[in-house]
Order: sequence, then structure tokens, then C-alpha cells
Amino acid sequence: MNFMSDMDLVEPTLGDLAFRKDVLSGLSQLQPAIPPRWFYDHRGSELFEDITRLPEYYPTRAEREILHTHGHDMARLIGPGRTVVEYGSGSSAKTPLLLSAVEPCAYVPIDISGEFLMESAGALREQFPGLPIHPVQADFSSQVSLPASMQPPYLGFFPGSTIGNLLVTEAVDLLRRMAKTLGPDAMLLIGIDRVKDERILLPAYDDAQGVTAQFNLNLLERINRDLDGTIPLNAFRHRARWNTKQSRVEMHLEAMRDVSFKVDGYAFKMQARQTIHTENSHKYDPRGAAVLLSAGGWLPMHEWTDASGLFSVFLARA
Ligand code: AVJ
Repeated sequence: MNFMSDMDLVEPTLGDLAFRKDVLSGLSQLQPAIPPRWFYDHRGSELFEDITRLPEYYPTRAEREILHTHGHDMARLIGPGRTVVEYGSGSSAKTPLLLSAVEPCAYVPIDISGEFLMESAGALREQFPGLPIHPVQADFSSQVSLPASMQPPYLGFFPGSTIGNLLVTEAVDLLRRMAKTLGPDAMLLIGIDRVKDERILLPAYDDAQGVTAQFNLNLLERINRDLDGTIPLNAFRHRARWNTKQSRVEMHLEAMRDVSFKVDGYAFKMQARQTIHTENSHKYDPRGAAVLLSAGGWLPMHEWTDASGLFSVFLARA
């Protein structure tokens, strides 16, 4: 059944226009590429939650272990009474660990997915009654303004190695924007995934159950649904590769045959084995991470790691 609702008459939102622009320009490049932030529609956010529970996907477990084991140590260095500003909070699964350790005076989760933001804010309000929570729906690829009622000093929280999605130059820009938003007395607690053996890295992005493949392919479903696309999903397969020179895991969607399709009325052609590059996940060794933070305007104070040394959490000050 297909009813015409008021929604059909509404103008496309800024988000829709940005998606259209990123997809049409991305598919027109010599190496087709679509930025990874478009993975996270409702289905994509659910699939990412599933990824975090996979045996091969170590980052979430390792970071939780770090926050759990060293929470008190972190709280001692951070001190009580800061307003915690979480970037890309998603389902905020790690947030309770932080909030119960640092005694914040308020919590500001920032995410592009309004739906997930409201859901998780609701859950946290129950768990932390009395803590003011002010969700902000925003894309932190541009400058974010904090709600006027929020008071410094701030603690930026950027877990999950989300920073790894960005090229080094973009990561430096984002860190500088954070420093500007959070002010001179701010601190930043940031999760950064480490360089390690390919035999651990690759399965984390190409799991046996094929959940990461579904997550990657869901982007094509989203294009077909939201941008009037005709991409044959069965012509593409998920690929993960380790790019040593650029120290990153790349995800691609590889055409298994010559394929033509339309998106929003525009025709595209790809040859067999050509790929759409959908994600970079940069990995840093401890010195690389410290240099990145410094270039972004943050002075590293402390690094914690899990027992297996897979993942790092850094505390830095502005
Ligand atoms: C959410 C960006 C940290 O790069 O590890 C997981 C996303 N992609 N599996 C990552 C992701 C494929 C994840 N980040």
C-alpha cells in the first residue's frame, strides 16, 4: 500500500541534498568514492551495533575494557564538574562508563542521526537522573555550536576511533574545530585504534558472518531507496584491504561484472573489478597519534591501552 502523505510534499532536507551531492560527485570520480558518514541510516546504525558485537571486531571491546579498567585514573586527571561533549555519540554504549567515572555537571551528545540521539538520551536520563542532558543533532564535519545554557570547563569525548575515518588533514581540522568549540580550559578523551598485524585488522573489517559486508552493501540500498537508484546489489561485493603506506583499512564495493545504473536520473558505468571506495579506517601507532593530537591543537597528557595493546585512549588538554 502506498499512500501519499504530507511528507511526500515536503522539500528535501539539507541532509538529503548533501547525500545526493556526495553520491553524484563521488560516483563521477576516477576512483569512485562515497564518504562513510552515509552508512548510518536506521538500518546502517543497527548493522554497526551488530558489528560492535562480532568476535572479530576488537575495537569496541578493547575500548570498553580501557574505560572500565582505567576510569578512576581518568577521573583523577580530568576532575569533577566538567560538561561532557560527546562527538558522534550514536547509541552511546560507552557513555555510562565515562559518566559514572567523571562526575560531570552536564552531558551534550552530538550525532547526525536524530533518532538514535533521542533514543539514547532517553536511556541515559533514566540511568543518570539529575544529570542535565542536551542532545544536539549536527554533523561535526562543520563547526558545532553548543547549547547556550552549557558551561565550561568542557571534556570532549570522541570514542570508537571515529577519527580514523578522516584523512590526516581532515582529522587535524576536526581536532582544531573541537579545540575552538571547547575553549582554552578543555580536555579531550579520544579513542584511537592502533596499527597491528593484518591478520587481526582485516578480519575485523571482513567478518566470517558477513555483517560488515551487509553494512557496506546497505549503502547501495540506501542510494536506491533515497536517490531513486537502480544499482543491482548482486553485482557488487564487499572488500576490505590494508593500505600499508597510508596506514589504513579501506572498504570498497567491487563490481563483479561490467555494470550500468542510474542515480537520480544520471547514468553511471563501472567495469568489472572497479570499486566504489566507501571507507578509510586509519590506524595510528602511539607516536603518530601524539603527533596528530599536537597538530590538532591538543597536548597529550596520558595514553591508556587494553591488556592486548590493540587500542588506545588518549587524554589531552587544549
Ligand atoms: C565507527 C568509524 C570507528 O572504522 O572501525 C566498522 C566503522 N566500518 N566496520 C571503524 C566500521 C566497518 C568504524 N568506526
